Amino acid sequence: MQPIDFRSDTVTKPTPAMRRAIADAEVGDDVYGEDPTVLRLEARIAERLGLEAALFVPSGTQANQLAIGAHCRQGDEVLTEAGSHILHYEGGAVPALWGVQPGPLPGTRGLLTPEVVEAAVREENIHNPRTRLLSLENTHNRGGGAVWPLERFRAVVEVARKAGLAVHLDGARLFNAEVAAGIPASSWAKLTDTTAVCFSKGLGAPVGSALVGRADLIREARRLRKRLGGAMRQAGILAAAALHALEHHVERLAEDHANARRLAAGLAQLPGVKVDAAHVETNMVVAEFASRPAPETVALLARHGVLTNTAGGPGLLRLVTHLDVSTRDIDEALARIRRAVVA
Ligand code: TLP
Repeated sequence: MQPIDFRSDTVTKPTPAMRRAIADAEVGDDVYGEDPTVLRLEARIAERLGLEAALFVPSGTQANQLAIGAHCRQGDEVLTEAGSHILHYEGGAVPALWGVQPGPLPGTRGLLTPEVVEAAVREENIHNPRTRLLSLENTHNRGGGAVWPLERFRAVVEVARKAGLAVHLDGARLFNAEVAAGIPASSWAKLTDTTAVCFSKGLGAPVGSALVGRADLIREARRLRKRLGGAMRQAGILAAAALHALEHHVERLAEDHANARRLAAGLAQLPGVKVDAAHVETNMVVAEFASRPAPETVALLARHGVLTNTAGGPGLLRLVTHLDVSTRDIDEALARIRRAVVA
C-alpha cells in the first residue's frame, strides 16, 4: 500500500517539468556572483515581493536566522509570537548563533495584536535588553496555516515602527497566504524590512529559500551566509527549480487549500475526531483525535498508510496538503483513517 503523506508540504518530489528546468539550467559560481540563474531568481523574487534585493539560501531556517543576524546585535531582543517557527523548530538558533534573547508574545492562532506588541517593547534603560526586532509569520505554522489579515498586520507593524523596531516576516508559506486572501504577497512583504520565503514547501521545489529585503540588510545577510557555510557554487541547478515553481506552482495552491477543506470536512464526520473547519484557511488541517495521545494516533494512522505529524497539543495532529496529494488521495486517506479509528 502506497502511503499518503500529510506530514508536511516539504515532502514533494520535483515534477518532470521541474526536472527538465533543472537539467537545462545555466550555471556559474554563485560565490563569484556568476550564476545567471541564481541572479535571475533573486531579481524575480525581489520584484515580486516589492522589496529591493534578495539572497538565495539553502533553507527557510537559514533565511530567518540570517535576518536575525543582520538586524540584531548580541544582547538585543526579538519579539515574536510564542508558537513561532523561529522559537520552536530552528534548533535554538536565536540564542545559539546570535546571542539574541527571544521575547515570546501571546497570540491567537499565531497572530498578535498591536496592544500586545506595544506593551512588550522595553524602555531604554541599562537594565533591559534592547528590543530590536519584531518577527511575524504568515501563514502561521503552529497557528494551523492561519493567514494574517492585512489590516491587522499593518497595525502591528505600525506599532513596531513607532517603537523603532525593525520588522521581519517568516513567509515560508507566504504564497499560500497570497492565494487564500486573493492579494499579492507583496502586500505584506513590502511593509517589512526583510521577508523570508520558501520554494521547498507548497511550491514544490526540492531545496531553497530566499531572504528578501532592504539592500543594506541583504548585503549583510550575504556576508553572514558565507560565515554559516551557506554560500553555494553552481546553485543555478536549484534556483531553476525555484523559478519553475514561482511560474507554475503558485496559483495551483488553491487546489491544496480545497483539498484541505475536503479533508477537514471528512475528518469532522468521524467519531471521536474534532476539526474546526472555519480554521482551515490554507493547506493545513489540525484535528483532535480525543481517544489517544497524539503520538499513538500518528503511529496508528501510519500502520493504515496515512502519514501525519503531531501538532503540539494533547490529541492534536497536523495534516498538510500539497502538490503530491490529489483529491482522490484525500478520499482514499479518509477511508483509511475511518478504518483505523473505527476498528
Ligand atoms: N517547517 C517544517 C518543520 O520545520 C516544522 C514543516 O514541516 O512545517 N518557517 C516556517 C513557518 C516553516 O514552517 C518552516 C519549515 C521553516 C521556516 C523552515 O524551513 P526549512 O525546513 O527550509 O529550514
